[in-house]
Amino acid sequence: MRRQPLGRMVVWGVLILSGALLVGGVEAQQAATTHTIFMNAVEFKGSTTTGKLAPPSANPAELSKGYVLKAPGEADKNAPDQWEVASYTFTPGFITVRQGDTVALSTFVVNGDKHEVAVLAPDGQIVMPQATWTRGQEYRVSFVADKVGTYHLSCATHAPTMTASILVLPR
Ligand SMILES: [Cu+2]
Repeated sequence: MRRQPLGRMVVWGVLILSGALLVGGVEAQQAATTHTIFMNAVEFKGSTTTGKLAPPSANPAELSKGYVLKAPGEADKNAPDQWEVASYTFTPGFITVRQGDTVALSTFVVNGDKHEVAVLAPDGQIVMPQATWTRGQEYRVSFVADKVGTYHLSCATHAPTMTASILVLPR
């Protein structure tokens, strides 16, 4: 008999606490914000010699225009056994935001004389039409990520691997 009121108090206590946590959780949902992200257009390079490792049997450039192979003899005339590979990329190459957030990208071109860059929404809609980005300059693109899915900032010259993906999660 005496334990029943206590039991009810516990039940009510749990319900009230749960409600408070739920309300708190809803209030904790962040308002749309602006993400300022500094990126670089870079070229990773690797080199070795035929004495250490045989060059790849297939040309990496057949996998992506962003991959480069300088075969033995092409890399360095004075070192005919040397061969090199390179890969153009954006770094960071993956960004996550919430729907409604503003993505403000500042990209500095370090490697590659020029890149043909465009930004597309998840549905393929053009966010930024293709433009030529040249070495030594910084380019700014700002847009509201209003669609859930993945936006792509990509270079047509070095496709498909020279791409930065911006994943937009539902708010
Ligand atoms: Cu490029």
